[in-house]
Amino acid sequence: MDDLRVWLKKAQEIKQIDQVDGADWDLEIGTITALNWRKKEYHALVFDNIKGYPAGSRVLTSSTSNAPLVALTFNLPPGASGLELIEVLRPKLQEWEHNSPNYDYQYVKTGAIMENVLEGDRIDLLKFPVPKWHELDGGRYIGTGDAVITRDPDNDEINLGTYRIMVQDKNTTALYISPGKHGRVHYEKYHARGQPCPVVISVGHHPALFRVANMALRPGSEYNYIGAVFGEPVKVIKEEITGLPIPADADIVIAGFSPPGVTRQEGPFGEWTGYYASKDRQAPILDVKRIYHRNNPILVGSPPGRAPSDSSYFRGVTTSAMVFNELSQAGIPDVKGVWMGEAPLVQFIVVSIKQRYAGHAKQAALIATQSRTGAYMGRYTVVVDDDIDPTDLQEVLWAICTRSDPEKDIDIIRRCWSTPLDPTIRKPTNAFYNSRAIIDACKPYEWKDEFPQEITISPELKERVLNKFKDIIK
Ligand SMILES: Cc1cc2nc3c(=O)[nH]c(=O)nc-3n(C[C@H](O)[C@H](O)[C@H](O)COP(=O)(O)O)c2cc1C
Ligand SMILES: [Mn+2]
Repeated sequence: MDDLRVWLKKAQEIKQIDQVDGADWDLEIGTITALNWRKKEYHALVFDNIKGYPAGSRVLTSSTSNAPLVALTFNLPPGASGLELIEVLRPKLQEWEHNSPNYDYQYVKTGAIMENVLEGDRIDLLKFPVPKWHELDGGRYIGTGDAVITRDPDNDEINLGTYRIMVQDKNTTALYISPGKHGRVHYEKYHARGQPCPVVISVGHHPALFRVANMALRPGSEYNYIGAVFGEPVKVIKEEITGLPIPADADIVIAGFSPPGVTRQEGPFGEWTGYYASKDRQAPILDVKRIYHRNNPILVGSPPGRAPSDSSYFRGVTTSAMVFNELSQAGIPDVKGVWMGEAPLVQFIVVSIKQRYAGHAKQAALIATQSRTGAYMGRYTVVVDDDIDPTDLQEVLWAICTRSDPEKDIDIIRRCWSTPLDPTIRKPTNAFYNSRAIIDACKPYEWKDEFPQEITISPELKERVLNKFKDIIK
């Protein structure tokens, strides 16, 4: 597997990196990053010569935010995007999961991450140009494009999860992890025994490392999964203080302990829904005992925000492929496409099918809605016929408005899995439920062949007219 430096060189070769000099960590890096995604074509950004920091101390954002960057990061053939990229990803995701058990991480004696080892008074998390990303954030977040590495004290499984990490002072961070996530289960087990939980956090690395850390995989399978992606085990070093395996050629790693019963204020933080919905709260901390970093360290940032955002493209294509695979595994025939649109960020699942039997559309909708991948804070699931392109919202809305009748074709599923980050849930509460609307926007199966003929332009007519009126219709 390449390290981040080699990844950067390859991204430069395919012209997918732009360098920005002279930005301030205080809101400018975050703002430039957010505006970047609103351009027609955008690349990953490397910030250098950051205000108040030495040249070479860099921040990378948008590392997997378009199709060429996703292909580079996951070693996929270049050129595919949208539904085609989903078709490339579907068998790959299955292959990687299937091959994972063959790729246990491998210990090595040393690696580039050991170039600088800071202890005691030399520990300072703000030695790195940690951005304040959004205007109303409660502080500077060193962990956004990160991998938080923990061990399950019951079975020694090692988990990697991407969880937001706020700097509290030079050797303390908050550790906010949502209920049920694997890293949280781990620290809760240590804390229940009155013990500190060992934690290491990689905040600079090849982008595949943190992207796998934010995929919903089987507990403790992330290192293996990365090994399967690259066909070789991940090389790790046993971190001295915690005993946890750290990536040998990462750029920046923080190591320490989360003591039981100690909390600090965490948040607010601009979230992936486009809101500061979970506000601030008391969260466990990490007492940092060591920092490791390479010379000229690169911090990887992935600030959440209103989509399109750093994570929305990657999440859109991977979760679409995963839901498609789950529909296949459940035996739903003739699914033509699944698109969990990037813009609303996976809260709007569109499934297109070739209808085979009465009830086929409802079956596909219900399974997609409650699939492992699609279930978390979902909102709307729409099923369309196979003549509708699920990635084209205009077409999908046309199908909803012309082929469905609300009274007959919309079902509500109540008390489903939601989260403190859901903006529609009024806090404080522990009722983190929301409902789902299922919209059957297919032609009614029983009379689909009598359904009014849609207006189309035949290919022959289109070609003839285009040829004749070249100057008018370009
Ligand atoms: C940029 C980014 C930030 C995230 N921040 C958090 C977070 O602060 N807390 C959380 O529970 N999940 C967060 N997630 C989602 C988790 O990474 C995701 O649910 C992952 O599957 C968790 O790993 P686990 O399944 O091993 O628990 C974030 C995802 C991304 C892409
Ligand atoms: Mn996990």
